[in-house]
Order: sequence, then structure tokens, then C-alpha cells
Amino acid sequence: MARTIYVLNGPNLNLLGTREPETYGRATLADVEKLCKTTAGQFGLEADCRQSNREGELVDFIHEARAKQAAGIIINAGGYSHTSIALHDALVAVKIPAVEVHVSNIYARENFRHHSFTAKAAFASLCGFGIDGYRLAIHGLAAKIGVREVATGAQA
Ligand code: CA2
Repeated sequence: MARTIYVLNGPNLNLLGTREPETYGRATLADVEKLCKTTAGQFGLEADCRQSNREGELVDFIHEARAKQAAGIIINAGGYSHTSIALHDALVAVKIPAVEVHVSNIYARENFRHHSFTAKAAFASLCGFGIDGYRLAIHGLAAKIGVREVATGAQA
């Protein structure tokens, strides 16, 4: 059975591709989820993708990842990245390797985006790659947990 990784997106990320394209690009959340499922599949993993605008529900998803023995978590907690001790604590508590992703380069933006609580609980953090950051994060997570790309038979 394929091992599962949880891909968690926080508040307002359901709006991706509909507003502020100069900051977040034109890809939608559906595009992100498709990219994550395809990339996870290349490693023989399954991506379980969730989005919520509520902090507590994101905490619940992290606990669920533990209950389901998920192999890893990719998290873009949106604005909660910069405020949520609860999400930090949940990520630390479940002891599942996590990568934080931000679509935009948070360090090139307002000062209040420069600190992330979720980054402190993750083993790695990526920002500024647009939605490709999710693909890169899955590659990094797979390397961290010792999962290799599945052979497809296709010539490189
Ligand atoms: O760059 C990122 O991925 C962020 O996590 C996006 C958050 C922001 O609060 C973080 O500082 C950085 C915002 C969620 C996206 O909000 C949108 C709003 C309008 C249109 C598209 C997305």
C-alpha cells in the first residue's frame, strides 16, 4: 500500500489563481493538488490534500496525519504561519517530518511575514518558487525519509 503524505494548505489559499497573480501566480489550488498527487506518485507515495480557513481544523488535520501514520507533511499555513503557536505545537507533537512551503518569497515582503512558527517546527522550508515549491518540497521530503523515485521505464 502506498504511503501517504499530507499536503495542508491554510487560509485564503483556496483563492490561489483568482486574485493577486503578481504575488501568487495564476495557478489554482486544484493545480497545486494535482501537482502534489503527480509528484508523490513518482515516489510511490499518495498525497492527501486538504485546505482549511480555520486554525483548529488545520490542527485536526495534523493530528489525523499522525493517526493515519502519514510519512510526511507539506504545509503552507498561509497567514497562520506567522501567528500560530497551536500549529507549531501540533507539528512538533506528531513528530512527522514536515516541510513548510510558501508560494511567494516571504522575505521580500512585509516584515510581519519574515517570522514563521511553522518553519520552526519543520525540517525544511521553501519559499518564492511559486507552486513549484510544492513539487520541490515533495522531492526533499522523499529524500529525507529515504524514498526513491519509482522507475517508470521511460528514458531520461
Ligand atoms: O506565499 C505564501 O504561500 C503565503 O503563505 C500565502 C499567504 C500569506 O499570508 C503568507 O504570508 C505567504 C496568503 C494566502 C494566499 O492568499 C491569497 C489571497 C488572494 C489571492 C490568492 C491567494
